[in-house]
Amino acid sequence: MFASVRSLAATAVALLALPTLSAAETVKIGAAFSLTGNAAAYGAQQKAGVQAAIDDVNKSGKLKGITLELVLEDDATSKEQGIAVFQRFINRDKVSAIIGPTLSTTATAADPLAQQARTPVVPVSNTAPKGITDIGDYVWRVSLTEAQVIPSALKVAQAKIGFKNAAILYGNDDAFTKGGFDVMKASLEAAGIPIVDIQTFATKDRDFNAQLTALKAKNPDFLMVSALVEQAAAIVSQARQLGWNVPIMGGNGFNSPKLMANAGPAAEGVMVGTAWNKASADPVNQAFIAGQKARGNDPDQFCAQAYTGVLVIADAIAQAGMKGGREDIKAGFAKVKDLPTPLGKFSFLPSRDGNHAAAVQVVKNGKFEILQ
Ligand code: 1QQ
Repeated sequence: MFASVRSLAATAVALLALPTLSAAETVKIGAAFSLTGNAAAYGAQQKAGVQAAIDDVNKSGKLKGITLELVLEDDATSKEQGIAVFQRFINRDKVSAIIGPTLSTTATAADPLAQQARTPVVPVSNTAPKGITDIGDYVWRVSLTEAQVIPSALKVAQAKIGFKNAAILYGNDDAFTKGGFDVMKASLEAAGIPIVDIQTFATKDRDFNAQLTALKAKNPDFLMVSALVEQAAAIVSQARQLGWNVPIMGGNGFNSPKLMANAGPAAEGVMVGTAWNKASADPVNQAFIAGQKARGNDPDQFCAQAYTGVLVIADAIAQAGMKGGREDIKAGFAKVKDLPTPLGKFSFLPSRDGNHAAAVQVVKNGKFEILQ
């Protein structure tokens, strides 16, 4: 009896001493996306993107013996749920890195937990210029900020339309819609375009007639809108119902086909700066699109960014010498350079924000079409 317990113990010690138990070869990646709530249109595309990327990386053999395992959770478009999901990822699932959450507002509440627990976070859709990578050195953002997209998008629109003045409508209770507004205002001012009026709304609002009527009375040549897509579609529809045909440019919230699904023909001609050039003939982009089509999904920018988030983490593991621990991945991010992705060649700036080419798209016949 005594002897057999001892030999069992000896076997257990020998097993523990094995250099590569199969469990050690699985690297868990947590993904927190808005699968329900106000931002669910983005979350569905992000889910499709990470699932495909995990499969593609695992099939490619790029990580040699390492297999990526996805742990997907719903942040429910809420700060509280975002915090709860991050806690589970960090303490229960012991993930090596976290992708998400969907909204900047949720990230401002959840990312500090990951920073505290020294767990890398990869935002793939947070575009508020301030308050995301500032959280700390474990936050490595793949998504371009509004400050990286809007100034050049405005120039493209200006060259096309030649407006002399502008107005802005924005949500004043969300980190992204507020941050986007700051960039719109600064970009118009830098371009010397007078702002004739600014109106605000809250995320829960569904009726924008009062703000639109006030803006229309000032007769601006151009309207910039910083809103999440559910509100964006309602704003565009209600503006056209008022008989107001002002050219509209949205911020990142407009980059979902949900805009056209909800607003229908009212969305025609709406412009938006985007981090994903869907028309790029780059083979990595074409393979990404073909992969999504094969899975029955018509991908949008959010899908392409989420897919890229996984590629960036995989490259960080490779750059760290095929090591997938939290510190390994963080160290690996600093070495990611000109990585081929559906967004183009990807690198990080010293601020740990993503760096790659941006584009501008316009709604034409119910679909986004790349301008330029
Ligand atoms: C943010 C955004 C949203 C529009 C997309 C998810 O950019 O919250 O930062």
